[in-house]
Amino acid sequence: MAKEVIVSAIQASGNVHIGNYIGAIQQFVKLQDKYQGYFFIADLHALTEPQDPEKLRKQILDSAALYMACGLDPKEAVIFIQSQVPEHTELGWILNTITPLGELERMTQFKDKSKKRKNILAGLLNYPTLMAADILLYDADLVPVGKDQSQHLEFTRTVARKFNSKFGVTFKEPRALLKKEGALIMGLDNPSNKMAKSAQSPNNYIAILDEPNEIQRKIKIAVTDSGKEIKYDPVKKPAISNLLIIYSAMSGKSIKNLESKFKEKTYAEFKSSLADLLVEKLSPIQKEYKRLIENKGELLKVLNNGKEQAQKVARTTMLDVRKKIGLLCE
Ligand code: ATP
Ligand code: LTN
Repeated sequence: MAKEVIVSAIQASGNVHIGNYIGAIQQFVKLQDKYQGYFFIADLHALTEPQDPEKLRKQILDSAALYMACGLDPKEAVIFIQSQVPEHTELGWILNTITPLGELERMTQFKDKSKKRKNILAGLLNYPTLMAADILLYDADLVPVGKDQSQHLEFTRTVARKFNSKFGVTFKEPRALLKKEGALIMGLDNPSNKMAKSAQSPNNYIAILDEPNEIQRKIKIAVTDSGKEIKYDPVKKPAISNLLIIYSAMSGKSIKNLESKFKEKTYAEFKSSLADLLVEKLSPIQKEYKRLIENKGELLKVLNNGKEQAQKVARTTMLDVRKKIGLLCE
């Protein structure tokens, strides 16, 4: 029997951080044997926020190298760059033409991000139609994402249903695969907002490529709660609970186990142990990243191969879509 398909991505919008790792990449790696995976770098989505071209180029390649350094295997999964498969943009446009404006204006990510800026760009509004295209092109069964993306997944299901009822069954309705605990890692400098690449301050996140002294420093200054107990209580102790979730995800130990391990310990001792753990777990990833980035030719070959594999599927889907909606296909 053919394997079920999973599709997912991270945006090339900055430094990949432990929220991306815990909420997304770690899951991709776990799932790559059992499923046919398509994992890409969403560089076109990154353009929905202003980007510096030179930096963007580096972010794209760094993110791809980090995918592999974290354990994604090009022999198991298709790894590629979104913009190199132009069918994504083409289907995105077509989905825009059947999407009511109100549905896009209601998206929480759009509302949150547009609150922060004066000039709201159309790309930010149309973000979900491109994301739906990313997923529907490959007939995905499952989409592993963090909690922050579940509304976009719901939108994808809606637009697939709408297309199917207008033009005949074409797309599968994908399901979100959410990680329960640690589905959303919060910022170290503000536990009421998610850890994000596009955060104002780098103290918000631990980047996978942060140096050991940087990791120690950021964990040391991470916000804590009043009181002194190391206890999981997201309402009364959001900051410590967030650090416990990070500790648990990176160590594989349960929160209960960690609460008893740190029962008599101070916040400072807990933080110092967490920083050591992060340095220990990130160091082999950093080493492998370095090797990959120094062998750029090898990396580009993998991405080119991934592009070809992805495009084979994407082209077939687009031919069907073009026929169904009445575009000339001869
Ligand atoms: P940006 O700041 O540009 O929005 P981001 O850091 O939020 O970027 P994305 O590229 O949007 O990261 O997300 C990639 C994947 O990582 C998605 O599956 C997303 O749900 C997940 N993710 C992002 N931030 C977190 C987080 N703080 N906790 C858990 N998962 C996260
Ligand atoms: N919007 C996603 C990134 C993304 C994605 C996708 C995830 C773009 N296209 C398709 C899953 C499937 C985010 O995490 N911000």
